[in-house]
Order: sequence, then C-alpha cells, then structure tokens
Amino acid sequence: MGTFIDGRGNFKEIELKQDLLQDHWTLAAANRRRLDRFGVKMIEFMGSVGTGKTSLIQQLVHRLKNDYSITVINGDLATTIDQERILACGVDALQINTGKECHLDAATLKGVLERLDLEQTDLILVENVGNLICPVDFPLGAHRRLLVISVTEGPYVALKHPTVFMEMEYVAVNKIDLAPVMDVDLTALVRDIMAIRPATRVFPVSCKEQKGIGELAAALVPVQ
Ligand SMILES: Nc1nc2c(ncn2[C@@H]2O[C@H](COP(=O)(O)OP(=O)(O)OP(=O)(O)O)[C@@H](O)[C@H]2O)c(=O)[nH]1
Ligand SMILES: [Mg+2]
Repeated sequence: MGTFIDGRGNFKEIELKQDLLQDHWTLAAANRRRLDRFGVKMIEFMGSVGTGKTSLIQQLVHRLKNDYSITVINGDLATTIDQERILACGVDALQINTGKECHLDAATLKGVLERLDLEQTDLILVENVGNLICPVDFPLGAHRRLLVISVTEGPYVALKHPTVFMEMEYVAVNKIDLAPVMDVDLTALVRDIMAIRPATRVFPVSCKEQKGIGELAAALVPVQ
C-alpha cells in the first residue's frame, strides 16, 4: 500500500500494483552473477556526506594493492575529486556523477562492469553517493556492504536511523580521533549499533591516525 494526497489535501491509500524496487534486486543479482563468473569480489561503501568513505578506501587500497588487483568506483553528484584521490593511490578508479540522484543503482553499475576488464580484476571497491538513507534500499550486487559513519555525526546516529543499521553486516565508526571534541561516547555508540543488530561487526577507525584500519582490512578480505 502507498499513500498520496489529492488536490484537496486528502490522504488516500493506493495499492501499488508492482514492487518498484523489485527491478533493482533483479539487476543487482545479475551484477553479482557477472562478478562471480569472473571470480571478482565487490565491496560497497556507503554513509553520509563526509564521513570518510574515500579516506577509508584510500587507506585500504594502500594495504591491499600489493595482493589484489583493485578497481575503485566513486559515486558523487558532481566532480572527479574522489576519483583523482584514488588514482593518486596507484589503482584504477572510475567516477560516476549522478547529477541529482542520491544513490548509485544496479543499472548504472551494470554499464560500468561491462567496461571493466574483469579478467584482470580481483576486487572492486564501490563508494556510493554520500547519503545515509537511500543507498541501502538500492542494492548493486556487492558481496559485502560496509556502512561508514563518523563520530562527527554525533552520538545518536544509530538510534535515529535503526532501519539502516538493521541491514548492515559491517560498520566502520570513523574519526575516532575526534570523539573527545565531539562529546561522543564511543562505547555507547558501539553498544547502540550492536543493540539494533547483534551480529554486526563494528570497527572503530581513524583514517587520520591510521588506527583500526588493519583490523577492518583483515575482516573485509578475502571475501568468502
Ligand atoms: N579528523 C579526521 N578527519 C578525517 C578522518 N577521515 C577523514 N577525515 C576528513 O573528513 C573529510 C571528508 O573525508 P572524505 O574521505 O572525503 O569523506 P567522504 O565520505 O568520502 O565524503 P563524500 O564523498 O563527500 O561523501 C576530509 O577532510 C578528511 O580529511 C579521520 O579519521 N579523522
Ligand atoms: Mg568521497
């Protein structure tokens, strides 16, 4: 069921004839099958604007690039800034500019995967558009999805967005170097995340001080 408001301001319930999200799941499954045919693993990074998704990918690339052939796909509304930051790390990077769209989608990813030389690729790291809410409902076909939050979002981010955290197998809490100045109790934040989904693996990290990155890298790869 859905709700719409007519011209006189009345709320009406309507039955949605088709699950509009179903197409995305179908396309995401096709992306996964394509990756699996070539033995390529894909990890998606999502999270609000500026939580440190690109910084974390840079840190992981430095640790993993000698053992894996890595391509990074950066999603943003505009600019190639993130792509340039990744290229400077010495691995391939493609930028997708979505214009007004607040998330990547499986159809766009399909087009990108068709352009990549998957025979020569081990690992694809996808940075979704900076947004805490929308990307979670639009699967791309990734084998792993990692939510990157930051203590700069304040202490209540998990409590206020439980549905996002319910879906997350991996959560990185970045910028822990700033926890004291942000008045964020890291133990309480981790407890809130675990209370929503006890099986979630939570990794406090600081890209700036390079803390916790090794533990996160070891948990993420190799992807089984
Ligand atoms: N203090 C501190 N700053 C950090 C840390 N990680 C990232 N930053 C800073 O946070 C800002 C945003 O980092 P990005 O890596 O661009 O974040 P992002 O999530 O990729 O941002 P968008 O792609 O715009 O959504 C930059 O100024 C980084 O230097 C950290 O661990 N500690
Ligand atoms: Mg970024």
